[in-house]
Amino acid sequence: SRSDEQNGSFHKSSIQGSEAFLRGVLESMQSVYLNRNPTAKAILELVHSVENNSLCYDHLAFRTFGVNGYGIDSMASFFMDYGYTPREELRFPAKKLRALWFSPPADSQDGGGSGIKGPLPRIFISELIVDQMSSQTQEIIRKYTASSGNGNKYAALASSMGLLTWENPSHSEFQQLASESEYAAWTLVNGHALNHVTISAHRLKTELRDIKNLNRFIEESGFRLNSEGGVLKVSPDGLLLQSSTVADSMSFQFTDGVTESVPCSYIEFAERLVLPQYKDLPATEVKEFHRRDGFEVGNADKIFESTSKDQLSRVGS
Ligand code: OOG
Ligand code: NI
Repeated sequence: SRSDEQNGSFHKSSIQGSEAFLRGVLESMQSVYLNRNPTAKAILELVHSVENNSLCYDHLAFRTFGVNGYGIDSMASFFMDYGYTPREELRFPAKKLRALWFSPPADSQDGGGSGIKGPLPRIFISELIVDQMSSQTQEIIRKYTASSGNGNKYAALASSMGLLTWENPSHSEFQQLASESEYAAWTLVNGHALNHVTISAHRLKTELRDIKNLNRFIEESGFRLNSEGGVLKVSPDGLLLQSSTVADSMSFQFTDGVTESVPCSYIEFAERLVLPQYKDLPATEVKEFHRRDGFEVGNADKIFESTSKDQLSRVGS
């Protein structure tokens, strides 16, 4: 019927409209990230210049406090409303963290451009298991999340604006969290800010598509890579290879008059190898779905250290 046709075409254009909005929000999150993180910005410019202005993102990552509705769901709800699908959970008992990753909408456009304007990235969201922290740390986290009103409903908005939904903490509260969980301290001062973007190495066009070459290129250009457990993190199946820079720092005004530098964000690189069952496909026919998907606890555990004091205070390379 005529009204079905109208509904059909309305539906189609609303999908395009919502994807445009999703990409616009991601662009804003990225612009906050680029303004705060000179290393990430410089590396993206460098890789863009070598790669003729074309690169893809493998994933974007966020951190949250898993308490009273402020955990993974607070950020995930936005992505799920815009077509993302929850996939596997990863657990990090020693760090008292869990994470969930999301795949992009299957019917999304390839974007036709570079970075956020390319294929939509996976999303990786983690949360601190606040219940397992000391009572002092829990009290601080509960105080700031509660002070944000309904801030958990606006995680994506806060991320794209570069705002915290809670007030700035005091330096002593930051220190209390840092002594127990550097992740917790990071999240208190960075909130929902993009934690990192990840360049998809295998989708690069030059020899940098081999992550070992990319790592060497980044180091020779004067940037430091996270050395935790070795620069290259390799999954047990040998098919997911990851590396990351050491996070940049920014000056932060604590409410007790102290202004100090705190870790902010980093940039990651990921190479996904072709799955064994597709090993005979000609290179030109290999698509992203023929490659190793998902994440790996052993790799992620070391990538989390990109914002740690140990890595930030390392001297030389
Ligand atoms: C996330 C660390 C893990 C990955 O790709 O496995 C990760 C974080 O630092 O918040 O990014
Ligand atoms: Ni990552």
